[in-house]
Amino acid sequence: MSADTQQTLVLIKPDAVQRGLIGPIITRLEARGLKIAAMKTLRMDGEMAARHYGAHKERPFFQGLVEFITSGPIVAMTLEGPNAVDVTRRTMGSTNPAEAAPGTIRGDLAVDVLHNLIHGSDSPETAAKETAFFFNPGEILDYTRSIEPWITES
Ligand code: IDP
Ligand code: MG
Repeated sequence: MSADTQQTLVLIKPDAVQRGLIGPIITRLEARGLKIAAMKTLRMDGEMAARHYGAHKERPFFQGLVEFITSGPIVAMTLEGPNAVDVTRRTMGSTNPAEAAPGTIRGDLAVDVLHNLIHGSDSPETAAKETAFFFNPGEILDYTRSIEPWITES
């Protein structure tokens, strides 16, 4: 990986799965140039949800968030690319879709702060922890795409 290459953990949340938006969301991230290094479907249980969202456990929306994220299947992905953490979050848009810029995933496809379709790690450190939480090292593939020189200089 070159110096600015990062990995980030993305979850396509239960609302997106139920609404048939797995494809459109992956298309946007893939079209941005990000590489899918790992991907699977799963359903989180309460314990996993409480751990994944542990930073929010004192917030008033925590219980509702745990219920929502465990309410159905999700897709977990590790994405790789230059500045992947920020690039992914900017492609997602602001947490509250009502305030998210048009052109972003949340700004184009959602309206409600809880049902905001997608999770993305908020820093490289969080990304490393979250990736290790969802994937075994052997599930994260190291490969080169022949299009790489058309996406990035390095
Ligand atoms: P992020 O997903 O943009 O990083 P966080 O602040 O980390 O946003 O919040 C985690 C998740 O909790 C959000 O994606 C959203 O689903 C939910 N959430 C955040 N703030 C609220 C709120 O005020 N009411 C209800 N749900 C919220
Ligand atoms: Mg967050």
